Amino acid sequence: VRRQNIFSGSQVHLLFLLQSVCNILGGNLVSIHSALENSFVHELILAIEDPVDAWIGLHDAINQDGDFIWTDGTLEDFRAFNGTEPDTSGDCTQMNESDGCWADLACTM
Ligand SMILES: [Ca+2]
Ligand SMILES: [Ca+2]
Repeated sequence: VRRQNIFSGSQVHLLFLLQSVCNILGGNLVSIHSALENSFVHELILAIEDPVDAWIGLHDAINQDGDFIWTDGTLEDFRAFNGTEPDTSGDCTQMNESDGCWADLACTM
């Protein structure tokens, strides 16, 4: 008898993403690995009462400029920088609340 998974692959991925969202609340930054995930995180930003640009877990401090890593150690396999980014203006990455595109900028808070 073949056992059927309760969730399809993409749903499982969404569950992991939700877990990442919880990690945001817990202090860890989300990693994003597809356009779908990027849209989902953008929706979350838009869902809050007063949307602001959001830090994501992409970081440029290690190795050469433009060579980014995710702070959760997952594979850097997707990018959604806007057209002129990254321009090595900093080592941290924000998602723009208006269009969901990313920009690198200084990590100062
Ligand atoms: Ca780097
Ligand atoms: Ca920049």
